Amino acid sequence: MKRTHWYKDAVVYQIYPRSFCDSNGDGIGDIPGIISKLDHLKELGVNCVWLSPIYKSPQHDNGYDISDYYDIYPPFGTMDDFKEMLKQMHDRGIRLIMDLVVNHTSNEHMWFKEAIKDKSSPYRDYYFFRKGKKKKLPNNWGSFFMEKAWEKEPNGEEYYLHLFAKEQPDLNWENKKVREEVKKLLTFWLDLGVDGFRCDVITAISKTPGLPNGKYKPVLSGLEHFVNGPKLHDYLQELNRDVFSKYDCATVGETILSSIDDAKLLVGPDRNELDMIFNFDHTDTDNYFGYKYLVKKFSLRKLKKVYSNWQHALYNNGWNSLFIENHDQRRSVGRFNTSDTTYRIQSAKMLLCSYFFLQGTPFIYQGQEIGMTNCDFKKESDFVDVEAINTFKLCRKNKLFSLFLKKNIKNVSRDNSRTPVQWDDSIYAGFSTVKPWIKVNDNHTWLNVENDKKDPNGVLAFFKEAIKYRKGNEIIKNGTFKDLLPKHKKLFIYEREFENKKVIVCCNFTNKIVKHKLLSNLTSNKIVLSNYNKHLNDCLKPYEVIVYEK
Ligand code: ISL
Ligand code: CA
Repeated sequence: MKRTHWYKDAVVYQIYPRSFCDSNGDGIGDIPGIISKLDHLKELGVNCVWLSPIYKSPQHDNGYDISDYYDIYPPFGTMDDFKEMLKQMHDRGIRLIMDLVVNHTSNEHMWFKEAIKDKSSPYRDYYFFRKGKKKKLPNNWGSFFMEKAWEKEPNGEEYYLHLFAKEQPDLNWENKKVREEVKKLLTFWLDLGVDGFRCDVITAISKTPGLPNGKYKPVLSGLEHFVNGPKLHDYLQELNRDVFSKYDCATVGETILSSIDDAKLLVGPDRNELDMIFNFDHTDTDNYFGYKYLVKKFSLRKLKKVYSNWQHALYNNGWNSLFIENHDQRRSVGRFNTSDTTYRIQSAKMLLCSYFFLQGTPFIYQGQEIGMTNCDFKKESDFVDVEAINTFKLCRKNKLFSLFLKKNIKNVSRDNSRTPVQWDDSIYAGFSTVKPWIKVNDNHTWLNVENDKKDPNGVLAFFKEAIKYRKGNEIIKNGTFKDLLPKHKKLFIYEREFENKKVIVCCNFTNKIVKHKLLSNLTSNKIVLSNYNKHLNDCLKPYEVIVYEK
């Protein structure tokens, strides 16, 4: 199969189905709800959707705990609904990337149920079961959700490994049968016509044999043994050889803690592994140790350095993916020194341009196109995410953790990006006719798609323009990258160049007017996009962005 690398021309929109649109009034988003909003996506101009998991699941982690890879979570709809959605997407020229969650399954997956029912079951070796050591756990690894990574099996003596919630037992990829199962399910969905996969925590699938203790860390010991493990590249090459290479599909790996050198191995053109990866270096610029609850003051210089390093490193050596929000991150307006109040609209537009015109495939997260904000959660019971709940628990147990973490939960919790998409000003934001599974942001009365649509200077109109401008633009697809002011603390001005033509993106990351002589040299160029109608000569206004063509 000739692979066309269509993803290099894609603008991807991420749908988190639980929060997107509820068609049948049960408070939970669903597939018919998605179908009803496809024209919104078409008008926006995106040509690909990444759909977070819709498979059968007990929803301990909102679908990232799958109990049947071949069926749909009933509240989301049926297989027929899925096929209809796929058809309707394709009819509109929108491709579909599914979420592939195969580092772990749900504890309610048939494989896990068989494994705990019968120690001699072949499914036992689909997972990691180990004996404890002298009243201790099998090793000192921590889970990503603030717990230990081991849980005693129900009605048995051994522990099983779970790098996420205890309802998400890790799969043992050393077992060839597990890999065959993964290839089988990939083939199933590709044969149904899906266009690719976003591969959840794919860098964690290979563990150091023997599962040795890791270096002690207060929260996440053992990382060096379960991220970028020894067989990671073998496994990915196997998937590529046996499945991906046979379809004109695209893959994007969620690669927590991957360095640029790792990235070159994962997406290098001759490596035959993945097409793109999501790295988190940029979203980690405002925390300590890559741990998002340990919030740190944002540094624009650091963000620019990260972008610059990745842009240069993957130029002709692979392909970047570009994003600033997803279902695990808080909302971007109000983050990165921007404003979610007075300058919310300017901030949303400037933030888009700060990453959208880099080289790579850009992603937009649902609600970002109207500048949705973090939620006004008021009490602990407003939070529903397993990670937030575990963090509250940890804070209750440990005063020291509480001191550092508790104050950040409200702003940083993943629930912030999971509140219902605000379609209109009705009581449940046009998302549903009943009280949804998670709080609706009170600001939906004025911040919603319907309102934004009416405003020619709204966020939505700007996103449409930006997407239109990017489409087919060779400078943005193929051009080199240069940061024109790498040391500047307030301005991000980058240049893309291809065959003597340039696009220059000027962003002000502050709420003040910032003056710079470089700006006056640029004013003679054609403005293709900006979030203000009138400009100053040698200054950028608060959160102003101007995109020039030269
Ligand atoms: O959000 C995080 C913790 O604050 C990340 O560490 C996140 O858990 C990590 O990026 C892996 O995320 C993916 O796999 C998880 C799932 O909960 C996330 O929603 C998913 O994006 C387990 O499947
Ligand atoms: Ca529903």
